[in-house]
Amino acid sequence: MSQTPFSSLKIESVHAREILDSRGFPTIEVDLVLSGGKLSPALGTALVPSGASTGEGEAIELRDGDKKRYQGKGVLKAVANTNESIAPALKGKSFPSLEALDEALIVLDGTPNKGKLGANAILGVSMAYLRAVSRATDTPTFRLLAEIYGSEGTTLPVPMMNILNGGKHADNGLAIQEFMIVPRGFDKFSEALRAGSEIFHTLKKILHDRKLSTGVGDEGGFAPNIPGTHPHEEVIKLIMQAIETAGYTAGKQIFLALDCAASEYLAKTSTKERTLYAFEGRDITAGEMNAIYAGWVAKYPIISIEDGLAEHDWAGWADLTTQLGSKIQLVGDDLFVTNISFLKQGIDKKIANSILIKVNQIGTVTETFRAMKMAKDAKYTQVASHRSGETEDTFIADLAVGTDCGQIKTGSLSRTDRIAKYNQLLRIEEMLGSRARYAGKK
Ligand code: 2PG
Ligand code: MG
Repeated sequence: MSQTPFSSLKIESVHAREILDSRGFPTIEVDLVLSGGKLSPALGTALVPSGASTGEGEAIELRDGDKKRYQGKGVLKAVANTNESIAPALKGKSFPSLEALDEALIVLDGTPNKGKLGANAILGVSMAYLRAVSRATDTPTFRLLAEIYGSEGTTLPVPMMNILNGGKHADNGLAIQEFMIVPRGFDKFSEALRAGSEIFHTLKKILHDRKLSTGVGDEGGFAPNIPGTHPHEEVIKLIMQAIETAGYTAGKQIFLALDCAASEYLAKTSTKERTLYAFEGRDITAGEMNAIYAGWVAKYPIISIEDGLAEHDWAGWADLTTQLGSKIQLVGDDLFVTNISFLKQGIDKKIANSILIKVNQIGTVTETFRAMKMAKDAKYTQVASHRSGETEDTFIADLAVGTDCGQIKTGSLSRTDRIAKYNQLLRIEEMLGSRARYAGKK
């Protein structure tokens, strides 16, 4: 039962504005002011992220489409929907819970995919409300989330750090989108983070010495063009070398994870009846793709593969889950889009064993919680995740701790849009003191 006196807090104002994200494209920021709390008035602000490799089932991110502004990517419609529809509907109102506020937003939109007001507008209000409640009641956001979700809120998540970028997040021809290191043999989150940073900088030196580019992609990981006929395995080898050179033991302290985002490398020859993947110069079947993954898993300490196959290739996914599901984590991102109806089908069909959690895929904090709860009940693991287009907002750090979900994916060890989340986790670790528990403890 919630301790927070939501009902006594009154919404004074809601205001949205157009700002820029980490790629320099517009996104929405929402300010929400509450009165009646310990601190009054209390301002909560939230900034909304945006993906590049998006799943088809995601809630609608409303963009203006006016080619004269920001190449059509402006969000003035979503801003106007917030200021002219949502704000007047909420002003002067109190809600007994976050769920009640989110339900009011869902009803106001009235579409199944938040296509009228825009999931970007709705999510901005949902998160800003939560932040304002946190301020008004002088409760840290992760604690408030823990109270609402019904969790302890003391688990620092294992970070999955994307130190080499490909796919839609880079321009280097790699099909696979994310090559991540996963520090799982450490006592504390801060020590795990330090290992990640040291490996990242060691990798930079290795790339430099090999005359490969050390420029970074959208998520702050390196994005070099890798020569050779099997560039993906070459990347894995480079990362293995960086781990060892930095003084860590791969397979004991540091593990590997991939986000293939395979919907993005479907072959042109792919048909509805026969899904084919364009991989390393050949068009191959899901079976062949799975054999490549299985080969890597046997050879390298890969413990997690996300979106190894395309979102519509459920037959391929079933085969992948049969082959590797008992050995490693298989994460559904585009496959499940943080949506309980897709997740339910996956659970029923025994597809994947983990879900990526992205608040903007579904559009409210309450619906995000529903997906997390369903996953937990089905013993699917969960990974709280950023988007490739991010901001300085650190909400997902609080979400990961508040729900004790155990894992976070928030990019590389460079660029403030990624580091902001790691820094927030450091603050939370300090705040929790001896109560903090690292999910990747050795
Ligand atoms: C993903 C994400 C985040 P995007 O595919 O998991 O890494 O990318 O936000 O572009 O969908
Ligand atoms: Mg993904």
